[in-house]
Amino acid sequence: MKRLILAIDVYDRERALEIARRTADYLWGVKVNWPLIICSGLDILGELKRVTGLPVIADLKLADIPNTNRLIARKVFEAGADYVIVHGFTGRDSVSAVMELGETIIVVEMSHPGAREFIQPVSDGLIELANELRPFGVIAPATRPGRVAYIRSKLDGGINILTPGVGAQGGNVRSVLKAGADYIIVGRSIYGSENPRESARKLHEEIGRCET
Ligand code: OMP
Repeated sequence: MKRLILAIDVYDRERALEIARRTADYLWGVKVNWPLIICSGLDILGELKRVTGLPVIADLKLADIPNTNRLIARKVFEAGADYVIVHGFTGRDSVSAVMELGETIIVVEMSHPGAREFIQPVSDGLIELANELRPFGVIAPATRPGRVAYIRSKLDGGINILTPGVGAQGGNVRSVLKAGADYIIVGRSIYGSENPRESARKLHEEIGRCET
């Protein structure tokens, strides 16, 4: 099964499309964040879908009032996003506004050190929110496999765990899969490498070895 998601955090449209095209064989999906959207426009979502044939995640980490979340998410889904990432801390009305429009992924904990300050202490509530609203998945930190295991133990079955933080942020594939991750999100270790296709292939094969 394919579990690798490419975080294509480059500015340049052509470079993004080229890397996505070259790595697509080893990916489950492609994730787009603000750097690429700001420089290439929203149309990049549909273009990535066309060149890869894969699901596209718009990682906007929406964190606004319901009406603003809705106004943004509508345009992003229309542009071709299959999933939109939304922060949970703004509350169930803000998250629901996005979920009414399409498939959603809720951030329940982040991968960087600063996540310990404010997000980690409230992640129990965010997990409960996910159990209540049943999104496609939640974001959890590959940098802290212990926290992924904890989130897995509290999260209802059928809700996927997507984990960024492998490679450049120090996390590794084996420990995060063992902790219960369903998908691995990787950016710099693929797009920043000399041979993105080869890097994606190695990660895909490592994931496969961990499953057997
Ligand atoms: P690399 O660190 O380059 O592999 O990229 C990780 C990607 O995952 C980036 O697009 C981040 O914005 C994203 N991300 C995190 O790194 N940490 C999080 O807690 C959440 C995300 C995310 O929502 O994807």
